[in-house]
Amino acid sequence: MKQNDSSSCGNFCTIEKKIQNVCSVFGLPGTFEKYEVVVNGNINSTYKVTYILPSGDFKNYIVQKVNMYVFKKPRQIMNNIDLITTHIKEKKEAEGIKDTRHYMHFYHTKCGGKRKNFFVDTDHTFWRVSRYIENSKTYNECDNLFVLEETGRAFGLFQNELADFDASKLYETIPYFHNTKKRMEDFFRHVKEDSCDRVDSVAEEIAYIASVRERASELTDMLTNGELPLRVTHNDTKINNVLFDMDKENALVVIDLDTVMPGLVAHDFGDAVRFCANTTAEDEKDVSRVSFSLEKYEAFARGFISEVRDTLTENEVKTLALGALTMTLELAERFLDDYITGDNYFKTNYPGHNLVRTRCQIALAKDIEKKFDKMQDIAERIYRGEK
Ligand code: GN1
Ligand code: MG
Repeated sequence: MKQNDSSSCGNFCTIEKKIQNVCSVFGLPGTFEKYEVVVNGNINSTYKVTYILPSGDFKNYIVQKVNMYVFKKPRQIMNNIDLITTHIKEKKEAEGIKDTRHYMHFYHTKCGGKRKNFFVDTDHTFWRVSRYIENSKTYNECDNLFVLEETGRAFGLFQNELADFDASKLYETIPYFHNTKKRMEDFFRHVKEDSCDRVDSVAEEIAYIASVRERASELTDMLTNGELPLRVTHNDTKINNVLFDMDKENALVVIDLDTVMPGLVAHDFGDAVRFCANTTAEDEKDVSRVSFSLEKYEAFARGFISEVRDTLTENEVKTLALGALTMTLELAERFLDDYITGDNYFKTNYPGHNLVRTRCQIALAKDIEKKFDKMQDIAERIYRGEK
């Protein structure tokens, strides 16, 4: 195998050959042993790759194929990731944290011209390689309140670590990502276009989105009016974007840094509870099982607010529950938008998967609306340090 940037493995290679080729460009020491698909996330394709070192020991890596339909400028993402991971690593080292599982590391290509933290294959596939965090696990659904509090702490800490990071250095990797107002405008344009002839079949869901359009735009309006501070946020705070210690249930590190951009604290808080306080998976088919658990919400909020209490403004605290509702409505709109435009954005496992996700998010949003005042009270009580 060639060991330089011009190494190639075109359309006709098996995925194993492609992965081996990528690993050789990154100069991973030893010999390739095996790869397995990691099922996590709706966007990128992720593989765990095992090498045998010259010493005979095994070493694992994460190899990822970046979804270029979603990320139009992946080089900008890798630039952001370089800056963010370096910033966090320096902080952890300054704090004397020795366990390298607490921060991410992306490898650089070994040969050829400028060393880069990505590789573009001859078929234009965009690849990257990062350290595999050993002895870790992820959760997709979780009833353990300690784990949920840890999740909150992990995302709160992540935001703290980037609080002194100059946001102007970051590219906006997906413009208007959580601008729900703009998303709604695009959605209703797509409804008019009806390019896949699916609009008639989802009239009820579209009517619901129309009925909540104003409510879903409130956070965007508050940001535009200067009522809320812009921070560096993660923007994709699903519980499965946190790695936990395999044995102790403690959160280790926040992963999936592709959407780290300037944003609102309510987006991070809201998207996290949208996902982890749902009593079902985000694509539950039986919507009668879907509800928003105040107990899970409170556990997450305790962890999150304990980390960001000193920086949160009172106005921001008041928007946390609204963040949960907004993000749930945004995802209902995004899944439905993908459904009516032909399922090009999110990975789907079966026809109609995006519609199932939409219905689940609508059911969740309706339950959040019922519990909204309680959610607001819980967040304010925790912020004030009351039991
Ligand atoms: C995507 O890749 P993943 O699964 O962590 C999406 C999020 C959605 C989420 C819904 C870049 O996240 O915004 O909330 O699916 N990421 C991107 O499950 O669009
Ligand atoms: Mg992810």
